[in-house]
Amino acid sequence: MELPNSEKTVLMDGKKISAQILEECETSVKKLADRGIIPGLAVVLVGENPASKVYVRSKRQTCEKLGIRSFAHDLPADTTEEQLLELIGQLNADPHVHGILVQMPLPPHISEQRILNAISPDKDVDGFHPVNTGKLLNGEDCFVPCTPAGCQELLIRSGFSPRGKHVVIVGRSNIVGKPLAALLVQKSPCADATVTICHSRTRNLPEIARQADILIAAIGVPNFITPDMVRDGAVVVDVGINRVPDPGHPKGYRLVGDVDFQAVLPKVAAITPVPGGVGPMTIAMLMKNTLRAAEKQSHA
Ligand code: L34
Repeated sequence: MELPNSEKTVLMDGKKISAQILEECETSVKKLADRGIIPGLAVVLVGENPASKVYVRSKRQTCEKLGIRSFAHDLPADTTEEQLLELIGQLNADPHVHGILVQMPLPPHISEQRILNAISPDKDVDGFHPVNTGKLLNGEDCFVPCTPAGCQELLIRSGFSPRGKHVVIVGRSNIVGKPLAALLVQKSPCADATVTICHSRTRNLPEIARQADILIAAIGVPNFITPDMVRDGAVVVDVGINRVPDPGHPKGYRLVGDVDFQAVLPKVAAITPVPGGVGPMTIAMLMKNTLRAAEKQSHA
């Protein structure tokens, strides 16, 4: 990783900040243990998507490190929707399982929304169930999707509060763009932003992106954000994690974000690296959500 050339450019270090959050989680795990509660997270993987396998492994390992019980369910790619629904029903009913995560994307023959709708909202640590997305929009207490929550936490803990700022989000997915907009527009000291969402059909995208105090890229296109889309002194959060073929690399690919990091770097006040930015924050927020689920279910 090349360091920013201006001494004042801040590299928002998701690895370091997520490690702090995981330490805080360890304290919560101990408190739960004193009450005889072992938090449990079921992570369901369907099929063989190589990127999903990496993320799922990392989630399970982080659970083990913290003392969260991890329930692994690896299902073949030809699993039917009915079989997956059956498993979710079992997990919903299992008192040892406080959180349920079904890794996306699912094979095309399975309806993602039908699966997400079947997860008990109380165990929906991904925050994708309509009850939780609806509550998020209303500003009610709920499970917030992990990647958006991770972006917010990374900004706040790096000293770049979104309050009163113009945040431009490039990308409108249900996993990142839409919930992130709902989160940052909320009336809250940690949010209170003015939010614009851009996407593939946006006219004059560079012009709008240039108006951002905080620019968040979540479109899944490598190096999409170029210097002409970035205002001098902007804060840039790169949510993209793209594998690009690289024969010179031991794995045969390397990871790049949605932002042309090297080109944009001279213009920005702060930026996240890929890897080591938003990715690790996503996992830390998942752990936080799992602990909250365990706490809430043990008060019932
Ligand atoms: N249900 N599906 C569900 N929940 C989620 O929150 C996710 N997501 C996204 C894909 N599908 C999901 C994730 O977990 C993306 N995502 C995720 C999680 C972790 C990392 C990246 C994406 C991560 O750890 N990234 C590392 C590099 C990992 C690597 O070597 O490939 C990083 O430093 O960015």
